[in-house]
Amino acid sequence: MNRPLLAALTLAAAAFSLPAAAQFQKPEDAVKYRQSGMFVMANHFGRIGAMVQGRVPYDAAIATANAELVATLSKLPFAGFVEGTPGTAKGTAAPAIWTKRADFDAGAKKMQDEVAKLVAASKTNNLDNLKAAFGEVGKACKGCHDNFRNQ
Ligand code: ASC
Repeated sequence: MNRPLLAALTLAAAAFSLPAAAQFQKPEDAVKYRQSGMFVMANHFGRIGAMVQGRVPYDAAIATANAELVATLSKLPFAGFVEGTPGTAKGTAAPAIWTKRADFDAGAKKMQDEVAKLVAASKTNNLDNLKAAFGEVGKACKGCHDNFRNQ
């Protein structure tokens, strides 16, 4: 194997085996990453919310497209909660995330599970089903925000 290729492969292997923190150049990048992930996820969840609340007409295909995006996006933010990056300002990540990590991870999983149900509900072509599932996802979001976001 030629040297540059070997060097590149060695670097790539190291990158994948390093802890999550090392995937960000600096702590602020991890914060930006998770906040960006949450922001984009909330936008697509909000598009379903607009239908649920009757602010835009119900369209099952659009609901499903957005629910599927939320399902994908729901997996993203958590890579950004690396050790040593709590915030202090209102709305930022609370230190409890790192002192009660198992609870935090369970909350993340609960949200992802409810989002999977939202995708299924969106495919029933029934607005009441969508409303019910949307409410459960909202509760899961709120549960973590109440416990793990600085108030
Ligand atoms: C949203 C959003 C959240 C959750 C939460 C539910 O649309 O951006 O953070 O729902 O407000 O209580």
